[in-house]
Amino acid sequence: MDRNEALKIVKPQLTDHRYQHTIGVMETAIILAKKYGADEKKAETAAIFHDYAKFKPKEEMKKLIIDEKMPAVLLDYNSELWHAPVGAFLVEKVVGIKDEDILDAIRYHTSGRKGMSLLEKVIYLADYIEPGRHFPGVDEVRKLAQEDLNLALIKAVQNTIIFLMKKNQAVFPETFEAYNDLVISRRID
Ligand code: DGI
Ligand code: FE
Ligand code: FE
Repeated sequence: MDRNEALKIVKPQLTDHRYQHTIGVMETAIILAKKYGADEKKAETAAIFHDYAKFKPKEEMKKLIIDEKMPAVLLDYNSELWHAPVGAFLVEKVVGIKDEDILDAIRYHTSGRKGMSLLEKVIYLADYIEPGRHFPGVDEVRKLAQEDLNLALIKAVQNTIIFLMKKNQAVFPETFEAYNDLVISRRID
């Protein structure tokens, strides 16, 4: 889909702040895709739509998770996680994007998962390090992202897990699985 057409579709779904975040994710995702050999056009489209469902009412997301048979375990965890799978569903259903690579990148952009594709990694990381993000540790991950995609991703997922645990929040199992898988895949011993 044409970039401007995609942006025009997503804009009314978002606040101005979240739209600016989306532009940041798009620009960062294209840079990362170029650098690490992912499909730049898919990275652009996935980034534009990654937070499509961010402002859907909780009850609407809950209903879709149940009715559309998404993993029910999501309902036991922080509702912040829901906009990712619900977004993937709506981007297919309402926007009409059928590309499974793009839809998976949207679906797993918050939790991550075991065996993430290159495109999923690019979107997860772009979401974490886009220029509008300001939180402890983000500069370290930005630096790592210039050298090693997987190392940067490990740090980003690790920071997220630590952040959640410090607040006594539950951590979604797929986030742990993403972390373990990335660490185990790098191990050379
Ligand atoms: O939608 P964004 O704010 O751009 O970023 P995101 O989709 O990565 O959402 C991050 C939020 O999700 C953040 O506030 C932490 C929250 N969250 C809650 N439980 C989990 C979780 N994130 C992960 N990765 N794993 C969880 O178990
Ligand atoms: Fe998100
Ligand atoms: Fe985001």
